Amino acid sequence: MSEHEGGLKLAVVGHTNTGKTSLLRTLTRDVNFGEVADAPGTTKQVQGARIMLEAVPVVTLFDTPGIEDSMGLLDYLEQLSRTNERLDGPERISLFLKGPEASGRYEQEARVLKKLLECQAGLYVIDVREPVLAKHKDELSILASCARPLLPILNFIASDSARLTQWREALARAGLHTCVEFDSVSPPLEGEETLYRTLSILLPAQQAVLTGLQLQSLKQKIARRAASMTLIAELLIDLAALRESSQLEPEALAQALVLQQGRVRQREQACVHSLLTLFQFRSDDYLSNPLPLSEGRLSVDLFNPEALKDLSVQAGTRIGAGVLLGATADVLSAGLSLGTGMLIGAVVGGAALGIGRYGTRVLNHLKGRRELSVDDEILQLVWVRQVQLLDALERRGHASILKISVHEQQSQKQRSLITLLKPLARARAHPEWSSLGHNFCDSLARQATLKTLAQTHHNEAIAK
Ligand SMILES: Nc1nc2c(ncn2[C@@H]2O[C@H](COP(=O)(O)OP(=O)(O)OP(=O)(O)O)[C@@H](O)[C@H]2O)c(=O)[nH]1
Ligand SMILES: [Mg+2]
Repeated sequence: MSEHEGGLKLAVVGHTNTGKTSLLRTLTRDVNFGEVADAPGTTKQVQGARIMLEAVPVVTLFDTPGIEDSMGLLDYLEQLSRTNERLDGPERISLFLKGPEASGRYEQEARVLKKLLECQAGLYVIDVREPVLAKHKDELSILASCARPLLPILNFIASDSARLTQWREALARAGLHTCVEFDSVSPPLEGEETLYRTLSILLPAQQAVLTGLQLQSLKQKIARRAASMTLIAELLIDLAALRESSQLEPEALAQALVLQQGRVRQREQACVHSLLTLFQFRSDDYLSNPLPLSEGRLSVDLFNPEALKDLSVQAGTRIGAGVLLGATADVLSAGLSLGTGMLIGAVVGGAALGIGRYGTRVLNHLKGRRELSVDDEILQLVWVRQVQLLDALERRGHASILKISVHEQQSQKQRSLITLLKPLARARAHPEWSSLGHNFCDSLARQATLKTLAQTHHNEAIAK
């Protein structure tokens, strides 16, 4: 990237290993930016990254190497001042940059100071788990000599050993009264907006751009959530509507179950992948447990009440909804054998009316076939897993190098029971709504249910 581009230039500076490169990764949502490691001296060269506002690059952030020997450098700068009297801070730094030590003993530090002087402001990244030591105070004094506005970023605030008060006091003593609390691995939910808002106080001339970035960050967050909810709703409809026919023989049934389980797992993984992509994380960032599908978890679902209700509506006048619903109640309470008997009349009537897919389904059953569908518990489990993954993604910084892992919680499972079942029951009655099936049809009714479901999830997630 050219160093002479327009727009706001910010140098990301600080002691070594405080999370400067990590902050850049998180702010640019780029997991591949620079090199991150839990060791000092990881970044050796200055490297820039652009931040776009509606596709226009408006800010360039410059990652810099960590300051390592601030105490030695401050002594050296003071020595320079003694031999060159009446130098102000930036003049003293410029003199140092022209001197031999800038490419010798303090080469690393010189890169940082040169970049800060070229920028309009600096983000001073602090590891707040560290006690405030003399080296930090000297570092602050050197950075202050550059006479650029500095915004301290109190990084690692999610850590138990954060020393926020101590750092705030030390910064105030150095004349830095405004700072931002952050964590590049688990950023606060509104961390980015707060950062831009606070920066606009330090840089009033850049207020329009910084307010624009603040709003953009908020809008993108809302848009990501809505898109995620639609992805999850699509997954659930695909699974709820999935209906496959199998022969009754135990071997054929077992084989069909295994096949269906595989497709359910694959479909869930596809949703996980889409969510990770939407949030700009890598596929291998997620440590998923395969869905605990096992024998018996995928149930025969021919007599789902909603499907039967639909059948009664379609069969309508000839059979009589009341009669059929009565039969349904019997089927559900007494089991398949009784149900089969009770349904024969309905099927005959329905077949005479040409009731389409339901007639075929019921006839299939009578001909000795079974229809397999994904049971409610699995659907709830899938929902809990996806919503928890979404939560984790919203709270994850792009600097995180740990895998995301999600564990289902019973309380959420129970809550989801109430809100999920109604729209999904509707999907169960429409095998053509599943993109996993053979006759996929994205009808208006499917889209309406998808919208309801995505909205239900949205409200559910907000209520959490
Ligand atoms: N928990 C947590 N870890 C962080 C945070 N920021 C950085 N890290 C970790 O701290 C270590 C150092 O991060 P870097 O981003 O490489 O730090 P740096 O300041 O660029 O380091 P140098 O380039 O060596 O000066 C890495 O292991 C990061 O994963 C944070 O806010 N929270
Ligand atoms: Mg670095």
